[in-house]
Amino acid sequence: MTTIVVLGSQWGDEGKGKLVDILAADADVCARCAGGNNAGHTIVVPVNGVRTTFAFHLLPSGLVNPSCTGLIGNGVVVHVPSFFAELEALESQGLDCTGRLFISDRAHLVFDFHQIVDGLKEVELGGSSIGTTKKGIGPAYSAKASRSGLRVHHLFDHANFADKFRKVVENRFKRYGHFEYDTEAEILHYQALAERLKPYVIDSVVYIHQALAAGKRVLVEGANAAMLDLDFGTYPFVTSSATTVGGVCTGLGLPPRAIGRAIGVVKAYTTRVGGGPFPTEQLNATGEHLQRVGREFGVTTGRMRRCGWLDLVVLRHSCLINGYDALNLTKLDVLDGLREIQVAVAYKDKDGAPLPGFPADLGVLAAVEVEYVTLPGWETSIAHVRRYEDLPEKCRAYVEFIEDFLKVPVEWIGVGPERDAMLTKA
Ligand code: 2SA
Ligand code: GDP
Ligand code: MG
Repeated sequence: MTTIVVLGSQWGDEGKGKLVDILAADADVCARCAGGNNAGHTIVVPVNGVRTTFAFHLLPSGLVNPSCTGLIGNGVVVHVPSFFAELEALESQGLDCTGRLFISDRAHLVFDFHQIVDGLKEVELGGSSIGTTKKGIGPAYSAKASRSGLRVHHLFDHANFADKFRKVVENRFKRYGHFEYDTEAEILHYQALAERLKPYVIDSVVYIHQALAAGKRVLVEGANAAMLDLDFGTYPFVTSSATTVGGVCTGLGLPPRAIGRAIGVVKAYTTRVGGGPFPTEQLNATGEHLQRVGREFGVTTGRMRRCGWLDLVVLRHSCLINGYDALNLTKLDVLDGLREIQVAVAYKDKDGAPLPGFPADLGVLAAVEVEYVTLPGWETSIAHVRRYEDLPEKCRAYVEFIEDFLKVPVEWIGVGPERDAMLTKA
């Protein structure tokens, strides 16, 4: 089976974009199945010999490979002005996407009023706000679930679109008060945007199945990550889509048997951006060290990411849900300067009993005692290593500890942001 799926295994920003870019060298189609332009996927590659950084949000990262076609699936939510802004930014960096970028006619639309509402909802939550990216993701998926959403195909029946649009905005005014928003100007704007968008819009179910039938290789790029999944993450401190493997099927119209391999991207430590529980967070010099050395800033919002030790309880939960065939351990180089490295291996409840899994109840989670194993650091730079056997012994011991615990092989190891800073482990 030709479909490979790349998924975030923690709270996002594991380095999915980099692996997708590498695997796209052998892919014909790179598809996004969930999320929107809340995602931020960074790719660092040479363009005409110059080190170039591409930041992808809504568009699939596989587009850096010129023979790869990008597909935005039905499970994605699309803010059309941001789609064009991102496309223009990429094209200005020399990436020509002409004729190789498509959007599902079933994808739901995100409008500016969703983004306004996203901000208003956060204000309402006050001290318990989610820390969203304010890209309108939650309000757009809420509209989808409550069956009042507008989809890409609606753009091409303007009278009907305008009618539905007025109703949904009116409804938001009723709920949130009359915020500043020019409904009629927006309707006109979308009439023009519809014309621009038309060449990109397809029936993506037909497209992807024809591609598979023709033996094309499909690569699915997950967005966000398992612990931000609407069902399996730290609810309600999650995003509003299915970011785990089920979202690949529903977000692209693929049957489970079409999925050949699922690859989990695992950062060698843990980060989280936004609010919500984070059991191994280090609010100390270690956390600051990881943040600084790992350059942990949000790609979309520029927010500082919270940092902590690797959490194998989180990863076991993530492995169960996604059934990873292999892992890509990333940012191992960020641990270079540490004398000792801690890894969470179990959570105990308030009575000292080990928990069987990652708890659903945030009250239970808040009370857990995290059990750590301490491993020795390798205290030398691995940034230039390109063969597994050339990594320091203590570094290999760290990798193998993770593999033994999770019973999933680590196939790739990231030792720097650049495309070539990746080694494969047999
Ligand atoms: P939202 O905007 O409704 O999806 O936010 C809900 C939660 O999901 C988190 N979230 C993310 N976490 C990590 N990375 C994300 N993408 C950007 C990046 C983030 C940025 O790659 O750096 O730039 O801040 C992302 N998108 C959503 C979010 O923090 C909330 O906790
Ligand atoms: P994504 O959302 O999972 O695609 O990840 P992001 O792009 O949001 O964040 C990952 C960051 O780490 C980016 O700045 C990458 O360039 C960088 N990165 C990826 N892999 C590595 C690695 O192995 N080592 C280092 N030092 N940086 C990496
Ligand atoms: Mg990211």
